[in-house]
Amino acid sequence: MKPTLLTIAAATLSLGAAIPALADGQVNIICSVQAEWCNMVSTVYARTTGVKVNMSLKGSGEALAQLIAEKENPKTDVWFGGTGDPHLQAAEQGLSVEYKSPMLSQLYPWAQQQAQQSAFKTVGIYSGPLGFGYNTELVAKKKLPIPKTWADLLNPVYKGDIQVANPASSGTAYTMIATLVQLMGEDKAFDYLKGLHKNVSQYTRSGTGPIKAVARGETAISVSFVHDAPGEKMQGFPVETVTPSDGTGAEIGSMSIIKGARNLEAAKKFYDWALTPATQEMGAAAKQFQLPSNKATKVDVRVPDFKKIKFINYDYAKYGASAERRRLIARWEKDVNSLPR
Ligand code: S7P
Repeated sequence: MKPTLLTIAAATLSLGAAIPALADGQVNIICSVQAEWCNMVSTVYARTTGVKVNMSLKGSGEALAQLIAEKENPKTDVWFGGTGDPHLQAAEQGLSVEYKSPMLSQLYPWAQQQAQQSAFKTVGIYSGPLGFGYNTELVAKKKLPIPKTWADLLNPVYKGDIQVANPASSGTAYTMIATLVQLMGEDKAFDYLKGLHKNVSQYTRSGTGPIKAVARGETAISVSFVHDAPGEKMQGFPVETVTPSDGTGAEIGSMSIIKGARNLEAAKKFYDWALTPATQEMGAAAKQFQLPSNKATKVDVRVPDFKKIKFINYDYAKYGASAERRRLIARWEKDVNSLPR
């Protein structure tokens, strides 16, 4: 049976001990996963607790930019989801506050590590690998080979057929740059990015743009989180993914409580609730297939099998530092994005 908002709400209510007592009040959330998941979280939380949820949707790069802009007068209590690097930058820049949730011990080590290295100013809520998406019909029609390695994307046959997000606005694209730098060394990674630039038709604002474009046949190939593809496939789009056999990075999708939150107690309660297995199962119910961070969360069969993927040893602390992100994005703007295509 397909879970609906009401069955999930009922399941959540039946987990009495795992949810906070019914209470009024409100919580203001920036949500950086896709709309269906954000809406489900918002609706179920409001219905089961009586708390008013004001939610706005923003990709992770844009969410960080908003929090920086609001720093002196924060309007947000919780930032839910989005790639982990900008959450670490928010922590470093004093935009989020320390909170040690009683749920922490239930999380996988990678999620707890995200908390520890930010002095408990953020926490991992899911993880997902970076890879390539492709439109099965378009690659067949254009007789394009399916890319298997990062190097494959430089093949001139893909000219104009690849979409990637813009790292200045997208946490997904920044994860790609950080992955390549760690995989190849910085200078070689930038030579690579210059080569890739020749094949890129468009740098999208948001990280999910390219896989949606692939699904709809607007481009043949994308660099994307592979967990974003099954949801498109479930809508009937001809999309598949592959993770590069030479190694890839993964995001640690995160959650933070904002410094100066006007509804701090409500924010902490939402945060604890968001780390419960019942809440984390809403990701898959909303057709989003990241690996949930609570060890007890049921893992949907469409979640990528991490054991089958070759991962680099991603240095989240180094590449989550503000200065490093600024420097790498500035270098990309100067050395890559300024080049003609
Ligand atoms: O929900 C899909 C997802 O790919 O989007 C999140 C994030 O907002 C992407 O942000 P950018 O637009 O800044 O790249 C990811 O954390 C998540 O897996």
